[in-house]
Amino acid sequence: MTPQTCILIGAPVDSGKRRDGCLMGPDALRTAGLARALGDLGHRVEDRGNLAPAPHAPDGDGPLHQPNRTIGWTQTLGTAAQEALPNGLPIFLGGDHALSLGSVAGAAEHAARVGRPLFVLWLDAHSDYHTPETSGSGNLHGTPLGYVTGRAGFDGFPPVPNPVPQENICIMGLRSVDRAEREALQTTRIRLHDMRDIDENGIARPLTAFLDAVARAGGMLHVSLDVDFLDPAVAPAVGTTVPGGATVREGHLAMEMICDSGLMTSLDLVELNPFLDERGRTAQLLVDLAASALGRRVFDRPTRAFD
Ligand code: 6HN
Ligand code: MN
Ligand code: MN
Ligand code: MN
Repeated sequence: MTPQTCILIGAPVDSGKRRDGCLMGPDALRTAGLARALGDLGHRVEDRGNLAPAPHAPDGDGPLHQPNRTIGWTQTLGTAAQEALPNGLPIFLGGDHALSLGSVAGAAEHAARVGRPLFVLWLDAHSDYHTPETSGSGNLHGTPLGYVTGRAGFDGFPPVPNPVPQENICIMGLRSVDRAEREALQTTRIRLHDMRDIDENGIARPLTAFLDAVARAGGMLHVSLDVDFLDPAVAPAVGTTVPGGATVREGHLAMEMICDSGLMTSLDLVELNPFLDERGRTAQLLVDLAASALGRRVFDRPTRAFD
């Protein structure tokens, strides 16, 4: 693939849920060799270090976990996305999935500025479509798709002047959807692919359909990869494991197809909790998946059967 400028943005967000540890994610991804892997593929890699949340009011003990800190992170990351996108391909090193309130909202602002539609591919066991009002857990990492699509209920959060249209979003890997999310999602135009769908059709067919839609629209593509998209047997370092997830090869195939499409303009690597990892294997898998999304191949040409 043509060399890119990959801009690594450390986002040690840990405010999106109660179990701590994702704040170590960016450094675990660095330790697993992310910059080297991308550099070896011919890309220029700029590491912007770890960011911090914008100044925010202290958080109390309400039903929502750390809303003010999450608001601070949303401001910081929205700005960071808008600053990085004109200069390269930002890769947000999470941090929990609450970071995507900022990364996706910022990407949407940038896309509107350059006059292109933004599309979002959400690889996750969960649909993350709650609002602060519907969330049963009070954990805001369950809300980024609700926020960026412009759902009501995000009082105090930065406004979303350019919500991502529902039909521009595709969620793959679903196997844990709360009742309130399910009821809200059924009436949306979001493309929903649960694991049963992937079992029956493979990941290539629905992904091709989505990537074709992005290409037809001349869209930008933000990919948000939650560790729990993958099966916990191969990716244990996440607080919200759900059995029956994507295999290593399904993950790589998705990334390889994204690479071949040439459409990806920003990427989140989220929910890695190194405290729960086994000898760094989940961090290493995420690095390898990012490398596949950015051009790593066994061969540079299609391998053929016998002529
Ligand atoms: N994630 N739906 C659950 C909740 O607490 O709202 C789980 C959210 C998981 C969040 O996947 O990033
Ligand atoms: Mn926390
Ligand atoms: Mn998620
Ligand atoms: Mn998840």
